[in-house]
Amino acid sequence: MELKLYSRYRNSAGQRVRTALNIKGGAYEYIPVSLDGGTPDDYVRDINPQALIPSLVIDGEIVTQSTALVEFIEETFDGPSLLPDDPIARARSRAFGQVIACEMHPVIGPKLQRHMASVYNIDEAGRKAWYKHWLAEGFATLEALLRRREKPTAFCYDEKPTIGDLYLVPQIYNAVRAGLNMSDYPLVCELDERCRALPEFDKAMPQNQPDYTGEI
Ligand SMILES: N[C@@H](CCC(=O)N[C@@H](CS)C(=O)NCC(=O)O)C(=O)O
Repeated sequence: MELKLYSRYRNSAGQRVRTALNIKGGAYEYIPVSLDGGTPDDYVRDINPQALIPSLVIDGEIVTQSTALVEFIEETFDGPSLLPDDPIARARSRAFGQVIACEMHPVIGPKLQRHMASVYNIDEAGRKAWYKHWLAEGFATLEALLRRREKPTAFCYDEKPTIGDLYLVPQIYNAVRAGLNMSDYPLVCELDERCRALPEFDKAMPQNQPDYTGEI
C-alpha cells in the first residue's frame, strides 16, 4: 500500500496519524504543507477542500480527518492494536481521545483564532486567554477521567498505548507551547512522559519531522 501523508511538523491532528502509523509499522511518504500565509491553494483544490491537515493519500485515494485515518490504520494494518481488548476500556480510550478531538481541539485551531481576530476584533491577549481556558477545561476533564480509573494502567486504559494516548501527546505539546501550567494535571503529564519515551511517539514529534524549523 502506498501512503502519502500531508502534514506539517506542528500539526497535532497529523501527529496522531504519524504515531498510529509508527506503532503499526506502516511506511509512508511525508509531504510537508506549509501553513505560513494560509493553507496553500493547490492543497485546498487538489487534496482537502476543508483546508486542514492532515490528509492521507492511500493508493491514490484521498482521505481526510485524523480520526477516520487512525481508524483506517487500525483496521487495515497488522501490528499492535490501537484499542484495548476489553470493550469498556476500548470505549473509554475512544472517549478520552474524543475529549481532545471533539471538545478541545476544534475550539482552539488557527482558523478559529483568525476569525476571532478579523471578525470580532479580539486581540492577542483575548485569544490567548480563550485558548488557555478551553485547554485547561479539557485537561481538567482528562485528569479526572484518569483519576477515577478503578485499576490504573501504564497507559490511559491499557498496558499498551491506545487511541487515547495517541491524541494526548500532541495536545500537551500545544499546551506547553501556549504556556499552560501543567502542574495541575499530574496523571496526564505522567502519561505523556511514558508515551514520549517510546520511539513510535518520539518519531512523530514535531522536532523529528523533516520540515521542523527549530521553532517550538
Ligand atoms: N478535525 C480535523 C482537524 C484538523 C486540523 O484542525 N488541523 C489543523 C492543524 S492541527 C489545521 O490544518 N489548521 C489550519 C487552519 O486552521 O487554518 C482532524 O482531526 O483532522
